Amino acid sequence: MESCGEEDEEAPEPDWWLPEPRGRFGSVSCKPAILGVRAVHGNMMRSGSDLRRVIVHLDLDCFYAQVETICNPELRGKPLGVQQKNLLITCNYEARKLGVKKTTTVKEAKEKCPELLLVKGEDLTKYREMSYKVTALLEEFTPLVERLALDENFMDVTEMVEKRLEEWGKDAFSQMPVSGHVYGNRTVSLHDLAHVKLAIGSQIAAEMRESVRSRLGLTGCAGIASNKLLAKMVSGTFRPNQQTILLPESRRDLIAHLDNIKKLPGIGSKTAQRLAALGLTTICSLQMCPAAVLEKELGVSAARTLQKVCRGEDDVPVTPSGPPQSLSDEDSFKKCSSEVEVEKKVGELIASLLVRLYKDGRKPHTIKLTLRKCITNRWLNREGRQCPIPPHVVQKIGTGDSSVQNQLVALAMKLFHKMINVKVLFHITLLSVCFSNLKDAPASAKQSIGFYLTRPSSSNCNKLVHVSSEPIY
Ligand code: DCP
Ligand code: MG
Ligand code: MG
Repeated sequence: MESCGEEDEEAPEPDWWLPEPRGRFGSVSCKPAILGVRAVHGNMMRSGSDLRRVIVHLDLDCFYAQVETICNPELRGKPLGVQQKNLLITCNYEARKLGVKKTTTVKEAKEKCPELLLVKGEDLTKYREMSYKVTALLEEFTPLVERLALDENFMDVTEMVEKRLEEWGKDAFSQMPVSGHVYGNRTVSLHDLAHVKLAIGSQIAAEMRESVRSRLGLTGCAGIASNKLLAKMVSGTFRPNQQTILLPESRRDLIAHLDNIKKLPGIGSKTAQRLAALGLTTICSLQMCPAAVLEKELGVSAARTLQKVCRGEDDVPVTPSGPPQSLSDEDSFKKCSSEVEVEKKVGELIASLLVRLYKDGRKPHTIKLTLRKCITNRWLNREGRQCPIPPHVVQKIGTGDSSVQNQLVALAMKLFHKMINVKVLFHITLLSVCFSNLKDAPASAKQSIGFYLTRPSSSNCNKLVHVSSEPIY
């Protein structure tokens, strides 16, 4: 087991880092045997409210590249990159060993590794489908699964852990080897309930990863910690195909070792600039910064959130994602400056979305068109307009009536004209169509034979087991 964090024994921890006083096990239902152990070992008082939960974050390895390899096994073992336009959005670990980095240009990647094989990754259909299969599989373990990205899910396994603790009773403490790594190579104490729970969580995470590997052929990395923030942050510590638990006493270490404050969730370029103006450029400086200074610069609410993040605190629950709220697709390009071209691109986006809507089974009641203008070589922010879809058009979606495509394109073009005056020269670099306000089709529509006949089956390498959805990025 490698060590990845410095031991933090030397420096006394600032007050805010001290665990809250704890006199209870939170809502853990403990058998008398376990309570007995607690009574003997005073340091088992750790498991207060913020350490009560056990959260697993799973991030699949080089996701698009793995999906491509499943579709075409000949690619296995060879350096492989997935490209969108001239950007390499990911590459497999064989390519990474040869120095290729994800999110570089294809040109740079080819220079680094001339033997790199490339596949196009603009069509997200098969990645989405696989993504939903993974989520569905994880939901077999617990209903508390939250999708964070196409290749990432959070699972709250607290109840599963507590159930195992109850079932195993006192034996849980002796049968609890950690599966995978411990961040900072720290020792897991079997006398600390928080440690034991994370150890059980690590076994559940290993079972989940094994299930995803054996049933779907995908490997991934897991992080196990007491909240979503920490589970996500720790999950990539050892990769690929490994997992790591974060003990409560390593929280500060984990955060302090981020090399850039922009890696803290919620800190984008603008916030980073404002913090830099205050001389706050490192995580440590941010951790030590008095609350009043941050509050003056960012406002009370943002400052408090940031301080919590710096301390590794996060009480946001894992919220099951359920079906997606909207379906969208977009295309970006160097230049589009004719109405005909816009109409063609919008038509392509709508056609692909209609296929997804057929598979989803629900009907959208709102359409939104978003675009990005480019003026004197500068990209402006995205701008969008939306409108309701008239009921007679909604009705036709999913029935196989081909006129619906043109009607939706006409609606989208109306929105386009609200944003662009086509009588003067224009230059746009992105178009996106989003269908939202999705509602179940009336039962009568579902019963019609046409409804089923027009729902296409998956054309990709694996049979669909779940509806497809939009990317969450
Ligand atoms: N992706 C994308 N555009 C980006 C970054 C990623 O389209 N700028 C896609 C391709 C990735 C997928 O999202 O396969 C998941 O992103 P990750 O950041 O998790 O990267 P990978 O899963 O590819 O690699 P890793 O093993 O580092 O997680
Ligand atoms: Mg990811
Ligand atoms: Mg990934």
